[in-house]
Amino acid sequence: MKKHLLFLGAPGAGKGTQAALLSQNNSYLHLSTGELLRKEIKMNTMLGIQVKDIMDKGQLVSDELVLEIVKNNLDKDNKGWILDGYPRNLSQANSLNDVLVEINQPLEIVFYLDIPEEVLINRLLIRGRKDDNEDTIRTRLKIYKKTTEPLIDYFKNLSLLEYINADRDLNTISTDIKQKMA
Ligand code: B4P
Repeated sequence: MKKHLLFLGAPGAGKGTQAALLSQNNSYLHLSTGELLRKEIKMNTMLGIQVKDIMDKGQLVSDELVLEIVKNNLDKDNKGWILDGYPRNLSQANSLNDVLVEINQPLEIVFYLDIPEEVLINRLLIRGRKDDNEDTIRTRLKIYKKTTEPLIDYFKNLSLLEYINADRDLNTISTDIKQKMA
């Protein structure tokens, strides 16, 4: 059973949803950079104040800040971990690689949640989080295509990528993921 996993996909593809389901079942650490940043905003910390406007606009927080969060939260003695929303560009992928080499916990599998754009826009509009309005969603998708999508080939070249059709119901997707990580 694989225990060092990563979820890749557009905003609204279901990364957070599937990562949460999997971490409940396996007691793996679920490390969502988006969730951790939202917590900082809620607690009104220095970091939260720094990132609030950036996130509200749907832009990416700086690589340095996110790397710090990832390093602080990757539990080095855990049973396993699931990265959700990190890395989001090639520079973050390289930094992650350095951290994983250092802790000797190589990534074992990357699930790419594949989904048509119209479906995810609808999902996000229904969810209605602060950054889920039409303008911000367009910005997030544009950034995703330009900076995050190249990671699909990056992980494919490392033979780590598994395609998941994410335009299905939650449980079907979850079963598919569990079979692929066995
Ligand atoms: P995230 O929190 O990662 O948000 P997201 O990409 O929009 O995806 P999320 O995980 O929330 O949604 P999901 O697909 O699970 O990032 C938010 C912001 O944080 C970024 O814009 C950026 O500013 C910042 N940030 C985070 N990481 C960063 C990084 N590494 N570098 C720089 N900045 C960073 O689900 C969406 C909705 O679909 C949910 O309502 C869910 O219920 C629904 N859904 C899921 N699966 C479904 C299914 N199968 N069927 C029907 N509905 C489904």
